[in-house]
This record gives sequence, C-alpha cells and structure tokens, in this order.
Amino acid sequence: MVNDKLILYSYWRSSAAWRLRIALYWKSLDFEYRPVKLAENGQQRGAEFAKVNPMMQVPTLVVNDRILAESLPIIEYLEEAYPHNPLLPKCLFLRAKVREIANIVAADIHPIQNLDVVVKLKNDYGTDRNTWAKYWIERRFGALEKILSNGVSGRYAVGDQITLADVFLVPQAFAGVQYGVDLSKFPTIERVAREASKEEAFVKAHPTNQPDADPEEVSKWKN
Ligand SMILES: N[C@@H](CCC(=O)N[C@@H](CS)C(=O)NCC(=O)O)C(=O)O
Repeated sequence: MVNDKLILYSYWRSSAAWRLRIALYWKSLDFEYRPVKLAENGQQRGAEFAKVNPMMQVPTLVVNDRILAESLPIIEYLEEAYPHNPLLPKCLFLRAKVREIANIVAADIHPIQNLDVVVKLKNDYGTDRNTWAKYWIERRFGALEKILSNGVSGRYAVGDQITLADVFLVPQAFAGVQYGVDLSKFPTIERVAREASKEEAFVKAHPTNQPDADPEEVSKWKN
C-alpha cells in the first residue's frame, strides 16, 4: 500500500478533480500529476485519454497500473486503503450523513452543470450556461443549507472534523461563485467552506496551485 504508485489525471479547474486532490493531500499521499486540458473539444475527448477513461472525464486515478474513475468511489478507496487521517467519522449515522452531503454534490448538483451538459444545452437549445448553472446550484444549495444548519454542521460541514462532506462542498461552493451564486444567501455553506478552505490540503489542492493553472484565466475569476 505505502509503495503504491499513484497517477492522477486532473485538470486544474475541474471541481471533481479538486475533490480528489484534497483527499490525496489530506492523506499525504505522493502522486504524479498528469494534466488533461478540458475544453469543448478538449484533450478529454481524444482517443488517448478515452482509452484511460471511457467516460472522458477527470479525475481518473491509476493505482499501480489499474484504473479507477469517479471521485466519490476513488476517495472511498483511498479511505479504505489508507485509513490514516480519516475523512469519514466513526459514528455510523454521521458517516451516512457525510455521504449524503457528498452525494448531493456529486449526483444532484455537479452533473447538471458539467461541461458536456452545458455545451449541449448551449449548442442545441441556446441556453445560457451561467443562467442554467446558477439556477440549479442555488436551488440545491437552498436544500443543502437547511440540511447543514439543522444541527449537522459544526466548525465544518458535519461536526468539527474535516470530512468527505467538506471535500465535496468546497469545490462546489467555489464553482457556484464563478457562476454568479451569492454565497451570503447560504450562510452555513459559506462559513464551513471558508473554514475548510484554510486547511493545508485544501490550499494545496486549490486550482490556482496546480501545475497546469492558467494565470490569465485566474485573473478573470470572481472571489
Ligand atoms: N461523476 C464524476 C464527474 C467527473 C466530471 O464530470 N469531471 C468533469 C470536470 S469537473 C469533466 O471531466 N468534464 C469533461 C466534459 O464534460 O467533457 C466524478 O465525480 O468524478
């Protein structure tokens, strides 16, 4: 396990890859970073990467020549393979709660605003990407805010320890801001995301700190 060779296919701006980077840094695991330049017809659609991941998405993690995709199961794999610095609480109820929050982000928010979806909407139906994404993120954040503020969150999303819930929430909150979401409408989400973002693993995993980050793009970002 300790000698596992890990290769991460990532893109600096990808919020799904950002989740996995946080988990890798949180567990202090060494990995090789391989950038995949995502764009409407980007490198993810090329024959070479499609062989690595037929879903043509990042993140993808190669573990000793064997390929894993999908951020949530990959992080669950890391959690089981490397139990130190856990990202799931011991209490079974809270473990389920953490997974509930991660799953809301992974299954019910992120896919609706993913690149291939918004490109199809724009090209076939003329839908404005920002209006669409902002609507869905705000709608789901409304629910998530109620879940978190109902005795679930502490210093972080679930209680006072960093968990998978923060790993998923922080990149999604950031993506929301880029799409024009006003986080002050969701004070618990804003507070816990801000708090978790201060942790070293979250700082290292931040898009701006990746080797493929594009400073010109960064200068256009909303804070
Ligand atoms: N469910 C996947 C989602 C992965 C995903 O959609 N990644 C995006 C970047 S955030 C991607 O690679 N998009 C490529 C595209 O839409 O063409 C996961 O959790 O890993």
